[in-house]
Amino acid sequence: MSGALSRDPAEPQRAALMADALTGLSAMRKTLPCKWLYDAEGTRLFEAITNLPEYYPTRTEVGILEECGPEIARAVGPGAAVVEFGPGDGAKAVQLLRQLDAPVVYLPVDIAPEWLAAAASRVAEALPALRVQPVVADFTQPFDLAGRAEGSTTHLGFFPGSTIGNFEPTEAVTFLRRARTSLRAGARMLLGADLVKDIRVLQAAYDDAAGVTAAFNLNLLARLNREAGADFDLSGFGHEARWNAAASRIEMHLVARRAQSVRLGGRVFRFAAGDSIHTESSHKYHPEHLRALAEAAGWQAITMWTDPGGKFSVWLLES
Ligand code: AVI
Repeated sequence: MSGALSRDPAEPQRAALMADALTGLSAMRKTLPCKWLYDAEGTRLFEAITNLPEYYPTRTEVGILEECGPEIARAVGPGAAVVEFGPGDGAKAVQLLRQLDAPVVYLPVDIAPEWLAAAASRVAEALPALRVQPVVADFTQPFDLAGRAEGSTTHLGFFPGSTIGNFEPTEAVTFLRRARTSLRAGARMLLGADLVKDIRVLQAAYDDAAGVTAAFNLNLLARLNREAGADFDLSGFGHEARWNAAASRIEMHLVARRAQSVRLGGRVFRFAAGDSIHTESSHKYHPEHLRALAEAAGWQAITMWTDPGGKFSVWLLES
C-alpha cells in the first residue's frame, strides 16, 4: 500500500489540535480554541446543554422564530435560496423553511461532510419537495455558491444560535464581510445574537446545576488525552464561567485545583493552583453594538426581533 493510501484521515486534524494546544498552553494566559470543544462527545454534550433549564438561548431563539416567522417570511419574500452557515442537526433550518414563502433550495455549508449529511437528510425528510444541496466548505472563509442557488429570487444567509458570539468582535466583522461576499450583492442574512442581561442568568446558563457545561468544558482535556497523547488528570481541573464586563462576554475557564504538570507533545506544562485555561468566549451584545458590527461588515440592519423578556435577538440584515 502506498504511503498516501495508508494515511489516517484523522491525522491532519490531530496535528492541528496538537499545534493549537502547544501554542495556547505556551501563552502567558493559557488558552485553547473553542472549535476543539466539538468532537463527537462534545457535540453530544452541547446538544444536552441546549435542553437544560438554565440554557435559555436555544429555546428563546426557537420561540422568536416561531412567533415572528410570518413577519420574517413577509420581509424575505417568496423564492429564497437559504444558505445556512454551520447547520448543526438542521432543526432550526426546518423551522425557518416551514415558515418561509416557497423557498426553492436549502444550502447547508460546513467543513464536516458527516454533519452536513445529518442536516441535509433532516431537512429533506421534513420538506421532501425542497431542493437540498450541501456545500462542503469552511464557512468562516469565502465560498462559491456556483450556480447552486439558480431559480431563486434572493439569497438568504442563516446563522442562528448566537455562534457569532463565539468570535472575537474583529473576527465577527470579518466573518460577516466574507458571508456578504459569498452570498453576493443584494443578499439578506438572518442572524441570531444573544443579548446582555442579568449576570446571574448568564452565570447559571454557563455553569448549570447538573454539571453538563462543566463536562462539556472538561471534555476538551479528555480529547487532548485521547487525540494528542496528553496526560491531563481531569480531577485536577474545575470548570468556571466568568463574566468579563469590559469585553461583554461570558468566558469558560478550566482552573487548576492544585499545582501540577502536564505532558503534551514532548513538553511539560506547569500549572500553579488557580491557573486557568480560557476555552471559550461567548459575547453578549447590546443591540446597538450588534448593529455596529453588521454595519462595519457592510450590512444594513433592517429589523430586529426579540422575545418578551428581551433575552435574545434575531436580525434581518441586507447587503
Ligand atoms: C455554540 N455557542 C453559541 C454556545 C454559546 O452559548 O456560546 C456554546 C456553549 N458554551 C457553553 N454553553 C454553550
